[in-house]
Amino acid sequence: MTVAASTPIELIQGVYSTLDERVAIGRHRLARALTLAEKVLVNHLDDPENAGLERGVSYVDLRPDRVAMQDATAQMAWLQFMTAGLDEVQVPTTTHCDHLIEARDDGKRDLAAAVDGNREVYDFLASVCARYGAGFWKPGSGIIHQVVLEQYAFPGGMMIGTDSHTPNAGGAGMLAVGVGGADAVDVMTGFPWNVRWPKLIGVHLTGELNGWAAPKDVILKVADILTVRGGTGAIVEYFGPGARSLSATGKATICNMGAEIGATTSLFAYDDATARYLKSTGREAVSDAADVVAHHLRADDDVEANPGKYFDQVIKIDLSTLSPHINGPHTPDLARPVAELGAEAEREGWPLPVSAGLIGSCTNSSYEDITRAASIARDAVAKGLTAKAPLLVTPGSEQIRATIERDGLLADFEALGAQVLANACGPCIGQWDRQDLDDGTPNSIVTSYNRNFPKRNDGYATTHAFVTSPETVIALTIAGRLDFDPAKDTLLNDAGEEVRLTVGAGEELPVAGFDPGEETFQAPPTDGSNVKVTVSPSSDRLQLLTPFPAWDGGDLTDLTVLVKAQGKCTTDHISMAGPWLKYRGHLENISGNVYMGAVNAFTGEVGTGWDATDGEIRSYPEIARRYHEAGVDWVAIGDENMGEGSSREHAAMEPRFRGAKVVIARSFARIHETNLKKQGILPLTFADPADYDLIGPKDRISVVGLANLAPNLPVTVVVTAPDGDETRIVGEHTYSADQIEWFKAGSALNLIRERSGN
Ligand code: MIC
Ligand code: SF4
Repeated sequence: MTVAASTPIELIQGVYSTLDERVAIGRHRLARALTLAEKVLVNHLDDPENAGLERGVSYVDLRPDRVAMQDATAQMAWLQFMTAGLDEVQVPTTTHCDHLIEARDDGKRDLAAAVDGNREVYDFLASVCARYGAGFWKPGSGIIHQVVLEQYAFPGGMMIGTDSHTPNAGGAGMLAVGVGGADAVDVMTGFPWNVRWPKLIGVHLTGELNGWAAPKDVILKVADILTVRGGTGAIVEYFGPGARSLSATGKATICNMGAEIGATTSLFAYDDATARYLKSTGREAVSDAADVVAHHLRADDDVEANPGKYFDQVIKIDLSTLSPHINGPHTPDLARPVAELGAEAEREGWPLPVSAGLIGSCTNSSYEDITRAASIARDAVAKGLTAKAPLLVTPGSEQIRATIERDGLLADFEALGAQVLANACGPCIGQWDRQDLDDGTPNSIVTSYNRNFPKRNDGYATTHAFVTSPETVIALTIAGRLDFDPAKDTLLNDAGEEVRLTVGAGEELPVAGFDPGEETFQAPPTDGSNVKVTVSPSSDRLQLLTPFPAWDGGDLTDLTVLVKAQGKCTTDHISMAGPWLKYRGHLENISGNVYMGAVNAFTGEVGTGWDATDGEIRSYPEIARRYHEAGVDWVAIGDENMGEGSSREHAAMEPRFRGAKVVIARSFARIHETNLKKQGILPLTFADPADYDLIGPKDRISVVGLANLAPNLPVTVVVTAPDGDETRIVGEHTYSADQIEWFKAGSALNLIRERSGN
């Protein structure tokens, strides 16, 4: 398999060639017209005639067209792939180096420092890609989702990516889903990808954005309506005249942040804007091919006419009246119009001064985003204004960086004193060596990113992060305050005059075309079998994996409660990023952060608990290590939406490695639940959410009757108090018959190994 810097037109034509027949099968089987998501799904079903299509119930096998992985998750995925004993990836796969570049000085210097500091990891990723026939995007190439949108995404395609914001490609009409590494390995080894047939949420957009409102505001509003759990198990499909008024990259912003509502993915139809984007990014052949099957690359007509018949839930948003929003702090669904933030911040005691503004991330770093923000910067400078807080800009890709440099846009930001960082995730994932403030100083930052969990950007618990559009970020950074409404407030310039910022004017696409910038793609050799992939046994960054033991066939008894997490327990709480990213290829070392951010439900303390081996209070990672060494099996208890956020399977592998057998929560985020299953941990939900309250710190937990583990059959959980008192509660699970095999084998990977004879 040759993996190029873009999706070959033959692959796309292959996907389009089956649309007529598959869409007909879908219409016949469902006995009605189809939404776009249904068409794409049916066209990628392993067995379209027989797959169960009951929403939120059936599990189906799908055949994605591509796999993309970013460096922080790819290491573990590749380490797993390597144990499967195959010679080549079975589906076009790419690896993107974007997460490990720390922001400190400027793009050039930070990139050089990253190349130096991460050499071992980059060499590993480059060689493993060459060895197994995958494409390698070098550090500096840009953020995975922006690169995928520019190079690989195509309308009606389907991909999975080891990053929760993979749905970004939905902006170009691709059904793109974020998964854990083990899911990616299934597909890379030639197995289908198994997922629940999703529910469908329709978002009907009418009107047109105006004033300070931006595409970002659509998803900030949707997050307000659906909350961080509202999209779980569902695909969000956007349609209507408002959808057709947005640019492809604006749509990508909306799809990207669908991860924040837990959606499986989000999707827009192929339309003129998609075609313009494809042409502008050098893919005229793709838009020509899409034009031929355009009727299959959008929902059937009746869907827009009668959405209630097709979707489990329909949300209506009139873009003409949508006001600019800003969400946060600490959770992406805490929304309000920008105009109302000041009063709320004052009430809540959030610091009103803005200490930094950050533009970029995979969510908002398109040419259009940058031109809009830059026009505001230009306007501010022309009016004698300076930014009251530091401004940091991360271009989304090398292509964007080179283009905005050529077009003088970087200079616009620099005139405002901005720091232009590397084409990478940087401060979005805690890779921010923040110099201007120390931890412990309460402060507020505004970002055009998607996540704002505590400590996410600078590692400081005292930073309040608000997410909003790039234009609002720049306006609030210039004003230096949260209580500034650019639509009506004025600012004092250096001559003491009151001036008002002009609404940003963006350009959808560069008139002079994109400048590809430096070559950053490395194609694999035709025959990679001689490429050496080395993992030094003494490395502290990389460690070969030892298979987890298979289930012994018995019940899971007498488990100690390592942690009972209260409230939000995102993957950032379970396996923190930032400084820990460097251990993403070393399971033992990264386990040093397990549950470090979890709030102990018994004490309210963060990251510490009771060690059953000697009754001492210790950090969770320390207790987990001691349990591992002592052979103590344990359980973790979670609240609602356990494992929200990232796709990182480390949040499942670390507990597994340290001896977790079961995680019982009030509810799970989709990817985390799958990751737990894949790694051989039993994820259960309390049939009665109030049972969460029954669990005490010194209780012992048993899960019994596992020999009869079967789909749709709850299990019995016995909670034994220290005085011997037993309470029996019901634990529900979502295993399909196939997935139970993962549990039995000890992990999904063990099963692949068994099947491939390795
Ligand atoms: C994120 O935005 O949280 C990340 C970092 O991109 C993660 C992936 C990771 O943890 O490596 C994600 O969203 O999946
Ligand atoms: Fe990178 Fe942030 Fe996007 Fe995650 S959300 S891929 S960390 S830019």
